[in-house]
Amino acid sequence: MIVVSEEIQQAQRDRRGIVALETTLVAHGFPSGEGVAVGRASEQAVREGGAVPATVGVLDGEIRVGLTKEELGRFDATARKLGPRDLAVAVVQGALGATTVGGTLVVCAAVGIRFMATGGLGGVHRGWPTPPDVSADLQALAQTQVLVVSSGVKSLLDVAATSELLETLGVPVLGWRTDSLPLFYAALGGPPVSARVESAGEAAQIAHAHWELGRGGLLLGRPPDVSLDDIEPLIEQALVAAEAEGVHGQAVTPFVLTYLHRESGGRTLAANRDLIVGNARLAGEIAAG
Ligand code: PSU
Ligand code: MN
Repeated sequence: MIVVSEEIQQAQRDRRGIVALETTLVAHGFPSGEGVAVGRASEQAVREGGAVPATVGVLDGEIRVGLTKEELGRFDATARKLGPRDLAVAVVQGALGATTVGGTLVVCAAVGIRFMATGGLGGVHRGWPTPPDVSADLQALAQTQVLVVSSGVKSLLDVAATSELLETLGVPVLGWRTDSLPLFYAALGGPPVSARVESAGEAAQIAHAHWELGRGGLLLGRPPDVSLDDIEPLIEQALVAAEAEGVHGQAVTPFVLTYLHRESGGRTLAANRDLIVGNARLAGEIAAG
């Protein structure tokens, strides 16, 4: 059911660093066509960091680890969004499925990949609505021995609540040369991290020590290189629009990202692309050791 590409199998035999990449941001995080370019650029950045990229998705009834250019090109907005609960269903039903961070982590555990990169982790949605909406990314991270590099938690969420929940789940929240958890588009203003790290080697050492203790995942927050500090009012508008249009559940994150990309005149889109690629490069450096 899980098909690992030749290149990744060889990398595993050679004990090379491997970085998993998700496909939800490819399919649902960017306008059609642009997501694939971001996915390709992320793969290239992992290689520049010295590791091998393993992009994960569900195609033709198989969970695929490592995609060709043509295969990656199939991940468009028609793909299902696959969290941990959705993988088995998509396989059996032969659906085209893009994996979230949580879905990708499940696959990492199955094939022994220890590093992953994304833009921003999912988390606790704002306002603790009824019913509450808490991304399955969090539990998957707590349970899986993977270091995830992201620009913190997507700031359309309740970042402070997410940070508290990560503490409850026992997930180390490391800051890449920063003392606070990056706010996705913005570098500063987030809650404190549980520890600051200064080098790729230090991050890798902490991850291995954490795993030796039998624990699960770690989050490494890398601030965006260019910080957008005026996006909060737009985020509030986007969330009001989502509510007004009855957007719920898995559709909220893609809706809000699309709204921001449009209303910011493409500024959040450029920022999102750049931070994803930067995170992939750093994950590559850490995985390469
Ligand atoms: N990071 C991005 N863009 C994205 C995501 C992450 O820069 O679209 C995706 C990831 O796949 C993450 C998902 O798992 O958003 C979270 O969705 P939800 O809040 O519905 O769990
Ligand atoms: Mn959700």
